[in-house]
Amino acid sequence: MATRTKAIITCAPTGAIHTPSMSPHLPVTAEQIARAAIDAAEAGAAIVHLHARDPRDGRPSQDPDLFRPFLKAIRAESDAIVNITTGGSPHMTVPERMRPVTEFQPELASLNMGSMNFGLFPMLERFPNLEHAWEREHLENSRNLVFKNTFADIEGILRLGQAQGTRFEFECYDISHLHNLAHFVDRGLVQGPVFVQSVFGILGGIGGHPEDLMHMRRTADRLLGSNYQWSILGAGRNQLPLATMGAAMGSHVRVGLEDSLWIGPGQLATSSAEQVRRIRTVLEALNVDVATPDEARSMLGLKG
Ligand code: KMH
Ligand code: ZN
Repeated sequence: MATRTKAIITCAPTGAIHTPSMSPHLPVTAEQIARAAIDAAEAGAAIVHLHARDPRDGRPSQDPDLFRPFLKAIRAESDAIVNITTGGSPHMTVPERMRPVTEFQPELASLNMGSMNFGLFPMLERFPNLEHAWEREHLENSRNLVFKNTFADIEGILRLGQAQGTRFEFECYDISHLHNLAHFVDRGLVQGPVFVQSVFGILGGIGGHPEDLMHMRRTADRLLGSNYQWSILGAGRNQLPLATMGAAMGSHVRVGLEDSLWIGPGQLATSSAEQVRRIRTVLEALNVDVATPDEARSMLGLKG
């Protein structure tokens, strides 16, 4: 792992996993997404990782026209690094998922490093009364869902990134994804500094135990040496404990309602900014300084 001088906070305010009936605080309209991202940036997030939703029912959408207004508002009011998803929703095809990154050519985008099961159905127990039929299907259909990220898909996205100057947040949900990433480094299709977002606690990926985190870290160190910047994303209840553990070990951190709706046991976060402030308190207690957007750009080799 590269030595961390300051911690980069990424905030993912909406995503495509949670649905509007689960929390009244989940942003859905362009205005709400812009507000959530700007507030998160003001609270200390150097990077905002963005998805869009159809304002009619909150369904995830990769329509560039739905991204345009909030990208404009965020860029007008903040200097935060805009990171656009290429994951979209695991229910979408890869060409559909690529539309906003092709259109807006951001300095940073996510890139999911392997195909996997993506089990959202356990949330049916916690949220039995979802308002829209699509929300129920979104969870129910995940019993038979493959989140498709083949070698050809990944290579295509990498080549697009090279052509347009977009670098990547490499989403690694399991040990094999680190091996896939190392394969592309070996082939010269990925150059350092490599921004590894290790994702814990998605059903279909690695778990959320501290031993899982240690195993990811040891494997990333073995495969990538000092050529990578390490960040931690814990899903759901794993968010704060794993970000804290990673931060104490020299990682960057990611929070936001995309990854967890909660601020404490049974307590919904009222905003992503609240989660940013919480992890900031942890970083301060650990005497870790928080990176500005420009400091993060320099650490990650972004075009700015
Ligand atoms: N939803 C997260 C577990 C993406 O957008 O490409 C990972 C993510 C994927 O943010
Ligand atoms: Zn995402």
